[in-house]
Amino acid sequence: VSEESPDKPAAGSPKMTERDQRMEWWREARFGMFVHWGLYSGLAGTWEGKAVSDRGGMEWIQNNVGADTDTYAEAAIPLFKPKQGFAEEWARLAKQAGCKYVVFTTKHHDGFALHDSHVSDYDAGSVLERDLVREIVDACRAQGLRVGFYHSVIDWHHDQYGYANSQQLPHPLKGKPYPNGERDHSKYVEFLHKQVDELMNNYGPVDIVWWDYSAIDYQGDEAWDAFNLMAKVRKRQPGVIMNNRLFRIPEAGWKSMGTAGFSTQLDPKYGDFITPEQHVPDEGMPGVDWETCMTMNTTWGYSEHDHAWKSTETLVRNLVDIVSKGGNYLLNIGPTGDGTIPPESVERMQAVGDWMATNGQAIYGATISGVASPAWGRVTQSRDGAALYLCVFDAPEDGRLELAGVPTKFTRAMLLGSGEAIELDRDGEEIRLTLPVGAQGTLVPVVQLTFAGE
Ligand code: FHN
Repeated sequence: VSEESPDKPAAGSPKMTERDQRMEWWREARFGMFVHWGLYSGLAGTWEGKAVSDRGGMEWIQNNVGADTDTYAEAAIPLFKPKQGFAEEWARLAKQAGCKYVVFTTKHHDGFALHDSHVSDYDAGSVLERDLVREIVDACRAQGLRVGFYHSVIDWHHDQYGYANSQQLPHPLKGKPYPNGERDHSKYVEFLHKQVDELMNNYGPVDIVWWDYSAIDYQGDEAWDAFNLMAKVRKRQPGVIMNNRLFRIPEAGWKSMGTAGFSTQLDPKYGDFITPEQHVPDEGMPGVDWETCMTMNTTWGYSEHDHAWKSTETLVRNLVDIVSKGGNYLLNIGPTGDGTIPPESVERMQAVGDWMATNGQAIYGATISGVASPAWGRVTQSRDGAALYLCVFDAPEDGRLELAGVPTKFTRAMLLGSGEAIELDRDGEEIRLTLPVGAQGTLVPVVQLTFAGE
């Protein structure tokens, strides 16, 4: 139905075929679980007995309270006590929710690495005598999930890291190289490459490297030797896919996280997909692969003070909305310091999983339909074009739905789940149908449209 699909290589781009191949599973997957977990998780948004905030990213707590690494580490390390089997709990939940992949923080901005690193003593190997990356990778693989490594290129711990941030220097030096020249940032870049090399060499196939993040004044080749870094990763992991957050272009606003300027085309040299943060682009981004990452409350890393949970209905609607615009949804959990997933997140992930068990066809491998969104919901389409999925957010009381622009070949309608056939009333490309009574008022019911005889 739609002429414009991210599955189609852009004309004249020889590399697109390779990218299409490596993106294949991801385009089918559509739903992933994001995990923010590290030293900050044990602090839980509390510093010296006081709530830092009840909103926003508590993985930034070190920065927010202005603590240097020693002070932060002294407070946080005793509270970071991963229980045995935490990773299995994560992987089981991801599977139950219907996620096909898990992306987790191998290192966040505080610089603490979750693997057993030989180039640092600020890592789980040195501090806990555990390799948490291995535990997580093994657990995900055991559930048949694809695995992605979120890796922060920002590092508040490394003594040669050269870019000032709000923790060390006030605006207007924020984001600029340290002015005193005492730091040799090239040493940090060497360290960054070595740690990434460890991660690429020691954990079998890595499906995603999810870089985070560059700003306009520290980015790309200058800040991270980015093209070399990506080339090394690809050499070790030929099938890996990477986001484009090692780069920023001035036209791309902050909110869009690098999306605005890349919205019509993403050159594979910058990465394979774009990652809008905490929002769904209004019109999607036809022609590129994109993934909205989002928190379930307002923080990525665990906070005991943040109770602003999104409803399951909002989460399911977001997933549907995103897929109807051709994107993926990477939904975050922030486990506590011992790796326990907050019960509010468990409950929501399981409820999304229940919905997916009935309606997954409308999500997996589905994409933009070319049928304009009706006021009552969203429409997705199977990639082979053989089915349309009418996902109902708000049905009128009588359950009557109208939809314009539906190609006349679609003549059969059925409710997913019950399999109940639904009568279609058609006037050219306009259809009318009544949602079965049993489906009215349920969480996003889905009507499948197919061709006669199929
Ligand atoms: O600063 C981080 C933030 O803590 C979180 O990890 C998000 C996830 O996309 N990325 C950065 C902000 O864009």
